Amino acid sequence: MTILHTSDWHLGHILYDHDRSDEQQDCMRQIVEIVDKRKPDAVVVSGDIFDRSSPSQTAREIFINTLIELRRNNPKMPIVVTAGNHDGKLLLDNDGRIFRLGGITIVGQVWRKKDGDIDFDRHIIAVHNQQGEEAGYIVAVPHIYENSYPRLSDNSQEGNRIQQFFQALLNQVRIRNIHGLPVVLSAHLLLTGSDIAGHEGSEYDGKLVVGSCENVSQSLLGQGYDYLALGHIHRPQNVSNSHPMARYCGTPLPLNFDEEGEHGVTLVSLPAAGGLPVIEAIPLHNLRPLLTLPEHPKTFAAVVAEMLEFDPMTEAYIRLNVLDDQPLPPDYRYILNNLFKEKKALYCTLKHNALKTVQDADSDVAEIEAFTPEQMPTPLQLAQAYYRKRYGSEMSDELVALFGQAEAAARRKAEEGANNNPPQQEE
Ligand SMILES: [Mn+2]
Repeated sequence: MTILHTSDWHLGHILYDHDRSDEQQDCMRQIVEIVDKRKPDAVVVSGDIFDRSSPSQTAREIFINTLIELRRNNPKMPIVVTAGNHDGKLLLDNDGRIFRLGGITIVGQVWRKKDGDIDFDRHIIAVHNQQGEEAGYIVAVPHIYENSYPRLSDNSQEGNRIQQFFQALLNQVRIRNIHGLPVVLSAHLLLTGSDIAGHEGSEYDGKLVVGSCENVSQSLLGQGYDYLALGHIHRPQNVSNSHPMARYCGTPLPLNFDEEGEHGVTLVSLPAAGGLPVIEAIPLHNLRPLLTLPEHPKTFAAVVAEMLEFDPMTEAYIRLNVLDDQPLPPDYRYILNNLFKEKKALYCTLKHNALKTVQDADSDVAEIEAFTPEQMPTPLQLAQAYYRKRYGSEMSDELVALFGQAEAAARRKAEEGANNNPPQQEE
């Protein structure tokens, strides 16, 4: 069985106020082309179809057109789409009711039968090869918050609900899969051991969290599958130490400047009798790459001078790599607007680089801690310490004078306020 594994389309994503519909459309066109050319037995989309739960009309149109194009050229190929944490689950389920008629499976949330039991059958999709023979199974699991995993029955209050859910689902596959054909499990979650470079991770309750998804250990996902088709992390990767093989195919289009490296889709070939999947990462061409320029940070003036030479016809999103040697000129926005006016490249943001090293930063902490309660720093002393830390030099006389004026004005205002608002009488 061969599948095309893709995820994290984030249709409708806007980058620093720049609409990306043309890039997203072009990206979908490339995916349709790859499917037409490589003829996989199925397409699996592992969540985050849209960037937000109520996507724009344009984003929905791109999604629906993509499904139609995929179906038009491959009338029998299963297409399996599951919701990610960004998707509106009800919206996907509603679209899915119509697409189901065309053999396209869209799973927004866990399906239940009329009697309330989980409808496992609808999460299991049999795949046939070009010759019409049964080739394997896809198990479609949408994103589910850790505390929202369904209880299987009244007896299952004990133990881990995630584990029980996945194993019950895979047990159903085992009952059907009498020939031991390969099984692909599609899920949208943060797997323990994944490389989250490009994402902002945080910690909650001692666990790593990325974009509201908590770390899940592969041991909780049960047994009975040969390839774990993951969505959520945007950097393509085989998750280290995973067994069976777990892979994030990554986003086709980077969503921020830190999502560096190649992006694309993954073609997965699974041997007939289980065993190690063969992976082929297929890169996609990006109409408008995300560039951080210059490669090494320079002063604002040097960056502007360098960007004047940037080819006006090159399409790109630009983040300027600036060395914070001094505050930006007050009219820096005006300077940047003019700089990009005649260029096809689009300005997005500045990347600030502090002059000081981490080692130096420690001495700043020592400097602030040296103040005792009896010797509280004046506002000016604090400002000077901050400035030294940020820019690695002393405030100029002009800045010190300006700071003095601002401080005096603030004090005047505070005093006026105190006079106008006599303290409330205590009851
Ligand atoms: Mn995502």
